Amino acid sequence: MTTLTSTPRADGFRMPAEWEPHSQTWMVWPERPDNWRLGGKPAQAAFSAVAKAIAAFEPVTLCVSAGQYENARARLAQDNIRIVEMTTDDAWVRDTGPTFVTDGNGQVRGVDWRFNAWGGLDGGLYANWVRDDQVAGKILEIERCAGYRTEDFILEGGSIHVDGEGTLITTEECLLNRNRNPHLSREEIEGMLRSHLAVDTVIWLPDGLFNDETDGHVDNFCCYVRPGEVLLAWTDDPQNPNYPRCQAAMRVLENARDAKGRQLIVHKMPIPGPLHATAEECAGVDLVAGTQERDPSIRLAGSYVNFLIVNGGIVAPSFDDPKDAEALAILQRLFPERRVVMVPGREILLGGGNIHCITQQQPAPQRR
Ligand code: KQY
Repeated sequence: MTTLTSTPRADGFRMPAEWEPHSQTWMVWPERPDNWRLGGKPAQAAFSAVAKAIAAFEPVTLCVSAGQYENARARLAQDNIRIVEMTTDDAWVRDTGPTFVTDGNGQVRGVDWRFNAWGGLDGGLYANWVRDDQVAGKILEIERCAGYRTEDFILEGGSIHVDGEGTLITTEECLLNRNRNPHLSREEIEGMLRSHLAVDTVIWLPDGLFNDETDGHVDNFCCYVRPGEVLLAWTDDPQNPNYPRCQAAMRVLENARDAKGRQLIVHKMPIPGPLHATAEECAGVDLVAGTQERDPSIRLAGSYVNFLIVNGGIVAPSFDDPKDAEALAILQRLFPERRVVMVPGREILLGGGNIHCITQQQPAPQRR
């Protein structure tokens, strides 16, 4: 990868919104037995269903270890899905992949954020993340895209959402966590987001969803649906541990002005569940010191907000939950010009995230 020493903004690049046209979506094959139960077999089936759903709308590239190459190739034997061999630590390409940026002259580049497995040795989710920290650079090299490496700044793609018009939403719980960039102030962190994504306004929600093991990634809690309109995971039940989080986020969003001076329209998305892993599901995960504890008593951070926007469609998780139908109807109402497809998300949730977390869109080159 050609590593540039300037910044995307200085070079005329910005992060496009997810609804802008894509050239493809990236995924990584799950197999880590201390994160995915039964050696990753149920998760591989779930990821395959997601890859096929996306491939109905746009090309998919799936990165897979040498040991799983043949299996993945055979399970995803279709034209629109490219399989490339890659060594990784796990399968969360939203966080380990590059954040792509575009200019108006047909160029696509990537930001290669430093990655520390969601907190390093201070609450992170595994003890060795060297391979995952290399994923963004490998993807950019495959695509012959130049990159900007932020050696002194840790960020995961799931911790930000942008509207493509100068505004970014994130959470204090994650970006101000002492296990990410304790050497930087809030203003300095905003400075990195401004210079690398070309945003002007940062909206800080206090927290993400309860028990989100990423320290509250915004992509599991609140997302843009179009400029000036966001979708927030929501509960009206004061007994739900998410209640104070939703209330606090709503207060911030209602009082915010975006980079264009707009007041936001906030749509509500019900939270499924309560969802818990079964004892059998937990027993299927290898026990390794330093990785995330799995226990049926732990409430899972399931969310319908964790969906991916693709060319002409939405690929969203379902949970075999009574609220699935309402979630589908809300998404179809908010995206009338796209076809909303739901794919079972429980196996991905058991690993700690969902469809947005396991995908990374690559924007199409843009000419203005
Ligand atoms: O949700 C994500 N963006 C990543 C979750 C990592 C979970 C590892 N157990």
